[in-house]
This record gives sequence, structure tokens and C-alpha cells, in this order.
Amino acid sequence: GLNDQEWQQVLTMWGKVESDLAGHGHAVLMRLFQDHPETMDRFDKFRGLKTPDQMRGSEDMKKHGVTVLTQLGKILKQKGHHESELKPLAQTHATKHRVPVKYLEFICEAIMKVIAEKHSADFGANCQAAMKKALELFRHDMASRYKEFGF
Ligand code: 89R
Repeated sequence: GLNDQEWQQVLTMWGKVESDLAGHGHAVLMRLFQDHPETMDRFDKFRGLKTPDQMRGSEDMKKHGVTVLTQLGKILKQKGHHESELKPLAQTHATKHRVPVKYLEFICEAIMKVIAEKHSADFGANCQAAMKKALELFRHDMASRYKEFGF
């Protein structure tokens, strides 16, 4: 797990993400879809988006970015005691959206990259390490839940 200082670094940084959740969320999805185009196939609602310009202009993608980061923020704020938040998310992503654990790794990488781009001055080595640990914990616990759902 993470110690108190690490959680504090994570949540302080998350406060900066929340100053523009839509901007960060949109950037994370853009990055995910550009680095790993196959992840986009999971979304019926983004099927019409073919070019980076269309993605940039998509209100729907912006909206979904807010949905994703809002939920992730709720999870991070539990500082590891996130069972009740994780279970329904793991259930829908395993059984309904069929999102492989590998894709969760991809989005966590995209989140790290977007924070590094937007907050380079505040995202030093210690803070990066703490955020990486928090996202790894999230992924690890999602993966254990996935197994319970047979995915
Ligand atoms: C796909 C990661 C993640 C990844 C989908 C992916 C959308 C929070 C992928 C719709 C799809 C498809 C949907 C349905 C969806 O359903 O539980 O409206 N996700 C919905 O047609 C993540 C992560 C988080 C997260 C949510 C929430 C919803 C949702 C909340 C709505 C409620 C529900 C991890 C950061 C595949 C590309 C916190 C990825 F690959 F990146 F891991 N979702 N999602 N998602 Fe998804």
C-alpha cells in the first residue's frame, strides 16, 4: 500500500486535475485512443469519431472523460479502502463493457502522461512514484475483482 505522505501527494495532485476535470478527461481519452486505437472499439458511442480533429471537437468524449475521472477521483479518495466503489465498476467493465486488464494499464499510462504534460512543475519524481503506486493498486484490485466475475 501507500503511506500517508504518498496518499497526500496523490490527492494534492488530484486536486489540480479537478481544477479542469473536463480538460484532463478529454486529454486522457484522446491519448488512450491515439496510443491504443483498439481501445476505442469498446465504445459504440464513439464509432463516428475517425480523426483527431473529430475527437477534439467531441462534446460526448469530453463528457465521458468527466465520468471516468470523477469515478477515479472517488476511488483515490478512499486511499485504498475502495472496495465498495470498485466492485460495481469492475462488474460493468468486466461483464458489460468487456475491458481487459491490459486496457486499464493503458489508461493509467495515459493519465500519467497527461498529468506530466499539464503539471510538469508540480509532478516531480516522488509525486510521480506515488501516483503510479496508487494507479497500480487500483489496477491490481480491479484485476482481482475481474477474476470473481470470470473475466
Ligand atoms: C470502457 C476505464 C475504461 C477503459 C467503458 C472503458 C460507455 C469509469 C475502457 C457508454 C465503456 C465502453 C463504457 C460505456 C464505460 O458503465 O460503469 O456510455 N467505460 C463506462 O456507452 C475506466 C476507468 C474508470 C471508468 C467508467 C464509468 C462509466 C464507464 C463511471 C459509466 C458507468 C458504468 C479506469 C480509469 C475501454 C476503452 C474509472 C480502459 F480501457 F481505459 F480501461 N472504461 N472507466 N466507465 Fe469505463
